[in-house]
Amino acid sequence: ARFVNVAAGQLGPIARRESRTEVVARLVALMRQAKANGCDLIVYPELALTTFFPRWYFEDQAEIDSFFEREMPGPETRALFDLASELGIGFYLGYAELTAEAGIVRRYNTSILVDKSGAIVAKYRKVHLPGHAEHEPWREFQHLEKRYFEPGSGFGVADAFGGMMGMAICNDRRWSETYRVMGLQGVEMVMIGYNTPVHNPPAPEHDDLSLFHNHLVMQSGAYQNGTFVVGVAKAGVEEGVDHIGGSCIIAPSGEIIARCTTKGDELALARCDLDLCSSYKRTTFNFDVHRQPRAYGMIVER
Ligand code: ING
Repeated sequence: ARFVNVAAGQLGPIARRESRTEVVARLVALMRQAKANGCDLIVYPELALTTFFPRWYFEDQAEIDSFFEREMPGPETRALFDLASELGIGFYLGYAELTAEAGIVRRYNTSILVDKSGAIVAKYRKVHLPGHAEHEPWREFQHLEKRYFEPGSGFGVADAFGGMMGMAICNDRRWSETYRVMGLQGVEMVMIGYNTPVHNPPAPEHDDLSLFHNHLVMQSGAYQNGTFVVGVAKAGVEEGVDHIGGSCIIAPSGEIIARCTTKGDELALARCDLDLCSSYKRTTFNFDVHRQPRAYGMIVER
């Protein structure tokens, strides 16, 4: 058995005016609870340091950039890294990343995986940016990720916590390719933070199914790739917009083995035996034996 004791560290709403320091205090409280419950790892939501700012249209780039981190760890987030190494617990953290590559400023919707020593062992930049790029006043609220972020380049897998660990962010979880690209790299646990409004302006008829769709896509991704999946919400009514909760830990069987039941700051816990993945990877989803890539070409054509 290769146990990883995992905490889904769900967050309730983060107010626009809530400082990084106040938010980090909430993350610290959850990390301490996770450690007290014997966890090796805690998974936080997408954009876990600020309110979900893509819900608003901004003209002023300085205002937009106030939601981004220029360094990680930075002055306010170092406390989280220091606590991780002090307690011996790792974490996944979603945040807005502002960086310069070859002198060009880039902005990503990013997550990192930090190990028990407090070292960043993997970084991921969201590939599937949902919503729209221009102001659409008809909407009750905006979803301007295509305006504020650039897409990342792909999905990787890191050897950490005794297994093969992968990351995705929010909308990524709705696309089967997300899990399969990591599945082909032998992933055993996929960590996914999300901010998902109950109401989807382009398709309000889906609203009643938002929690069902949330679990549907993560459970199928887990089963079809023989991997654990940990999905963690920023939940509740945040600046007037209601977001689903439904944070959960899913086994390679596709079964939900732990879940949150509130829409606030809450832990869901599970002891995950990564060796359970092989029951699916060696049989039903033995890719080398059963997949037929020559039949799949259309998936990667433009
Ligand atoms: N949020 C939502 C998500 O994919 C969305 C956007 C909601 C798309 C409902 C389609 C349907 O969960 C983020 N941040 O991607």
